[in-house]
Amino acid sequence: MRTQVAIIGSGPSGLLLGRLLAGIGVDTVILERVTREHVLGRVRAGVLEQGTVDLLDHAGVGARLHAEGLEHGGVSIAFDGRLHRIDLAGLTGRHVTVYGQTEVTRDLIERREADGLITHYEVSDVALHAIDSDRPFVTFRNGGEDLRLDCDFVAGCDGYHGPSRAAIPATVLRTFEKVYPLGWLGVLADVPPVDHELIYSHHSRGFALCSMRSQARSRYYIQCAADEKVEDWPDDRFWDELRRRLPREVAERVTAGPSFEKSIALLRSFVAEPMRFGRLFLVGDAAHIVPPTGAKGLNLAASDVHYLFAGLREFYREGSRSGLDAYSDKALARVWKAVRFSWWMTRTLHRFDEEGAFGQRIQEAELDYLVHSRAAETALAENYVGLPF
Ligand code: FAS
Ligand code: PHB
Repeated sequence: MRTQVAIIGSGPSGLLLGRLLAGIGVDTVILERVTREHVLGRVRAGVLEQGTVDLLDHAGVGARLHAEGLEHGGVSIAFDGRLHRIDLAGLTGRHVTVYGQTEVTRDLIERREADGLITHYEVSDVALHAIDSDRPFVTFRNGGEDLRLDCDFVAGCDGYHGPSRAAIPATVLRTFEKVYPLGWLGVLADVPPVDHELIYSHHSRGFALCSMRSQARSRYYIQCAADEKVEDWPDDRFWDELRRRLPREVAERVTAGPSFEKSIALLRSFVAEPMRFGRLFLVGDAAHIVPPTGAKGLNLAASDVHYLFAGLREFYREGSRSGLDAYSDKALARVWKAVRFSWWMTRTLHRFDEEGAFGQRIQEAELDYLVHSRAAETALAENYVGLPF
């Protein structure tokens, strides 16, 4: 079989790229390791930058997002028993939209199916071949058959654990990594959110985040040790610990209820360079991972797709390779700024015992400066709403 762009992975990166390419008549086939239901069962990001929303609109999948998403013009930082609102809209003229990644993925999958485009689910043994030639191809197993997909390009949208990054020779690939000694224990519960906007809380007991999916569904996180187990956190213990990490005025407003999703995500910063080798382009988590503190993971996937789509459109319309040749440098320039911001939010808001009393004082000084300086608030705001593509 043959296609123009072989996409490995049916997450937000692969689906959004496939949808944008379909809009200009470029054919794609998506190869996905798990089932459609498994993809749609993932609970991950919740905050979309304006650039991501604009890209989803351009892809023609923004209707439900605008109907159900929640526009937020501010975000709050809690510390020392107080709440400080950062006026995102007032400082930057932009806002963010709260709309779960699960819903973004559903919108994209349903549009791909409506367009009659091919996704092979439950594939295995995906392998990339001849990616440093003009005739790359991908082999894989599906339905008990060994299959081959010839293509012009391969988009490695297969996340952190996929095969694409490993297809780049070790003599070419450089990786950068920082593993944080902590995780996020997250719950979803059908209870009203504690506030109309998000609250990031710095506390001596550890970090907490109050988020949401709608006016009736809350998403909460608390910092936990990297070796914690979900089964050690029954709902009552979670709600009690969450309240302890919030200012009293906020804790008193928390509505508890049975969680229907509970999971622990470990925090790391990771970047692979370059994001292109021959006819292979790495996109999203296949190339970079950020701690969720800055709400950047999904949004970086969107900006990668924006750059790669522009390069592929130029190639197929004008025969020019300049956009493709510039892809890695352009994407990485934005990736590293988001990695820095996510590292800064993580380092400033979480409890790091190994940093000792000095580290604690530095965090307190950072937060005190933040809420007394318009320049510091503006720096946080412009990174949070998303730097330009
Ligand atoms: P994805 O990982 O979403 O998708 C990759 C796809 O490739 C998957 O469907 C996978 O099954 C498939 N695949 C893998 N190997 C394959 C193979 N061999 N063959 C075929 N297919 C293969 N970001 C935030 O902004 N906020 C958050 O709160 C947040 N929480 C997160 C929690 C967790 C547990 C994780 C893992 C990530 C979280 N993220 C968060 C980041 C997340 O949202 C990613 O940035 C986003 O999913 C990136 O999308 P993709 O690049 O498409 O990668
Ligand atoms: C979420 O709602 O899942 C969420 C929001 C903001 C973050 C991370 C996760 O920084």
